[in-house]
Amino acid sequence: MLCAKEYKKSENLILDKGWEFAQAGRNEWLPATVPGTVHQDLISHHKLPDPFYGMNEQKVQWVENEDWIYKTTFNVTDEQLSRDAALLVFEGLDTYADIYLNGSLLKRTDNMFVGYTLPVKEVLRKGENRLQILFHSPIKQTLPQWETNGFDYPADNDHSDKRVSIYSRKAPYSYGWDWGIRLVTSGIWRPVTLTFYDVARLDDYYVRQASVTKERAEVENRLTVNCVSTAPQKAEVTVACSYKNGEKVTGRKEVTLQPGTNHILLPLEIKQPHLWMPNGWGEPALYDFEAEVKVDDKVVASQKERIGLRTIKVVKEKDDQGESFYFVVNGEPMFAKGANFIPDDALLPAITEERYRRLFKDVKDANMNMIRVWGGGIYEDDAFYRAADENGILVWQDFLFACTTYPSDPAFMKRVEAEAEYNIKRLRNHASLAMWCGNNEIYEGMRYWGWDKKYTDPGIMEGMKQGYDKLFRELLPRKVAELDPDRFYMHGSPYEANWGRPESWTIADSHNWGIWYGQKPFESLDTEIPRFMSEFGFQAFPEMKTIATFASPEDYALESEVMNAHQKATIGNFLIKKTMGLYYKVPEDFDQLVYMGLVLQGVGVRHGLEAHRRNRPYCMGTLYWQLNDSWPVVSWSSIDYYGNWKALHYQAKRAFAPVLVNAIKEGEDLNIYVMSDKLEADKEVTLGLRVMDFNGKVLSKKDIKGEVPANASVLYAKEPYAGMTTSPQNTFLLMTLKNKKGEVLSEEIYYFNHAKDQELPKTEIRYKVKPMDGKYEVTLSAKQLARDVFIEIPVQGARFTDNFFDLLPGQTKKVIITSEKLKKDEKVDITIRQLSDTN
Ligand code: NHV
Repeated sequence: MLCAKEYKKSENLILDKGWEFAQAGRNEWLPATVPGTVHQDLISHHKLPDPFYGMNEQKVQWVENEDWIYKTTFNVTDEQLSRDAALLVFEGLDTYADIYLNGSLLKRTDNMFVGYTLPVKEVLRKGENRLQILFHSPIKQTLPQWETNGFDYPADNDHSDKRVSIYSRKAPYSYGWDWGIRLVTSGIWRPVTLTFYDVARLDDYYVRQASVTKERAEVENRLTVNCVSTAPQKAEVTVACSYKNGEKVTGRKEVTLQPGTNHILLPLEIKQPHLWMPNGWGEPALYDFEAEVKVDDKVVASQKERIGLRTIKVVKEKDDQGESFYFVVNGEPMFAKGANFIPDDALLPAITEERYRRLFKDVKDANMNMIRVWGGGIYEDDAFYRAADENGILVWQDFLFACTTYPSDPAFMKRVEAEAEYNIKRLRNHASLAMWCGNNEIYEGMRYWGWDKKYTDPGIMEGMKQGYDKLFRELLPRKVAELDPDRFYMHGSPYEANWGRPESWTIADSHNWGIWYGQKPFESLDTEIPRFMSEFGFQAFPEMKTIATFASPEDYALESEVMNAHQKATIGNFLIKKTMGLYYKVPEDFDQLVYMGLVLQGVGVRHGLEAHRRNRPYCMGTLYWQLNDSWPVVSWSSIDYYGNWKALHYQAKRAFAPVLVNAIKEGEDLNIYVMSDKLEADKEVTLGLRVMDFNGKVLSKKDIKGEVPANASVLYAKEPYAGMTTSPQNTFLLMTLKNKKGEVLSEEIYYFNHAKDQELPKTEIRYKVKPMDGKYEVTLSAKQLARDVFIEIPVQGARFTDNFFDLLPGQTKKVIITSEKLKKDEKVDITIRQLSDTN
């Protein structure tokens, strides 16, 4: 007799237990952590030293040349086996993995960037099941390609003489970078799940925003339902969209599911939608969407998505100065403020959702509205894009190709196609995802990095150019058009402007490396203005407490072996000292040099951020290189590996303030600009100008009334430079912009001289500390001017409401330091430095 089957919801088992690993060929099994990497497992069993410490990087390189095996067992019940289908889902395998289940070879993988969904009902057994994964060495796997290719790819960041990185679809930075340790990992780097279900599952739920205005949003719910029944099956599909205040709209459809893949479209209309707004413009409103598939009134499959309704456009239009490049969000032009993001760890599974959340708080707190996921890293975890959605941060997403040409043979193209399909589908629902970009600097490299001279055989260069077109002008744009048609795609960054060629700066985004590789002063940024700055930067050491995590006091010298192992940019130290000499007296002491270097990076990069903002609307965005670090290292980052803000992060926060007063000498005048990213104007404002000496005596003052227009940069006042001060070495200009209620909109200092030409007082900074559990309150004051005040505490990752600031003569300032590690009764030492301590 046929009895009606009782359908149930799907059941998901996360396979993170009971794992063991061993080097292939050695039967020495040890417990393993999944998700994880071989390196992490070896470290936790003390089989590898901490790779970040000293010169240990060299000692851990052998791991990349070995094969590794991971295995576990899990139990399956009769009931589970009686379900209609079972899937084994790998969200990420790094990289060449042979997957065996109960002796059956399920799959051989070859791409770290894709997830694999494998049907396993026929292979599962009642009781114990054995899952085993063999990871082939990513080096040995690709060496035959390197040996037979006939030429070496220009992958200069690959820190090996056999540069095989380009043959694998694997995070480029893990082979080394000019801020990166080389850790060529293997492992189950993202979760593994076993899923049992009946009748059907949702393969994909795409919420396409067909049209969004203030009045109405038209949303297409596109479901891909895979039906495992052998006969057509009646089902009911529902979608619901609700907002936190209780507003809700729903849609419903009766369907007949055919065996195999079914595409179902359910439109929804949301009236007067709460729009998702970027940071600084309001709330990044998110709706809860849910799709359900019901059979016989039982939910067999469902999926939730958090959706921000908004429009994002990239406007590239000819204008009288060239061609624009800017983002328009919900109809308003947005000046993009942000930084470039690299993977937050050399060992990716160490990055927790907590860490992403913290980073996004840092991004938001610095008044940023965009970050670029740079092409040398990874397509980040879902948690990353969720945090971007929740914080109103637009994401510029590169595909994962950087700084070298790549193969384009059929096997390689097939892998890239699979990867594009997987990640576009995974990420396209995110409100924050603003655009796709084919790669980082490959086009630039082909045109300007001398590869045509390196590859004298003309066929090689020609083949690389054709390969470029196949990958970045054909395959990837075709995939974006097919799967994510509403999003902007460009083939590479930069795609036209080149920092050595001023005539090219009138269109497109630019990576301007003039203040670094070009060895130019920071002032060059005032005039080298692109339409959109997508990279520029300057290095600094991390602060001493971070250096102390990888070096001992005997290594505390600029050119010590250990410090050099943590400085991957060959001429980095030379460039830091050279530029420092333009503005500061270069100190001899190592720790003073570290402090001064932090200050230098902060003011230098800030100089550019302000220049870019001043020049809007010609220039409509600035993303500095780089936000974060993947290990403790000397780099261009504004936040170090342990989450400590370098001076640059505070300076970025100031430069990116919603309203900013900024002065610059242009010709014979001091021009005072006011920039606002607010969507409303500030009417009836007053700009107070005070010339003061370092003791706080006001030498002259003036108030200028005016208004600050919305979302613009204006020249607010022009003051003859001559006569502002007779002693530039010990005076400054304080600029205070207040609204009509008397609230300060912006307060900034302009110095007439560089620090090296100032007579900075060695003023005493008095301070009081109020220790509490989880936070310390520090109140500081000084009788005279104290520049670049740095409060140091030996607690990694502690947060400061402000740091690296100038303390005005007579000013009292309260700084709150927060960290779970701070305790009321266990006082930690506080050290306070100022610029005049260094000479
Ligand atoms: O060197 C710092 C960063 C890199 O880490 C990263 O790859 O995309 N950087 C420098 C440049 N691009 C990037 C540009 N480099 C040059 C271009 C032309 C001549 C010399 C160097 C990032």
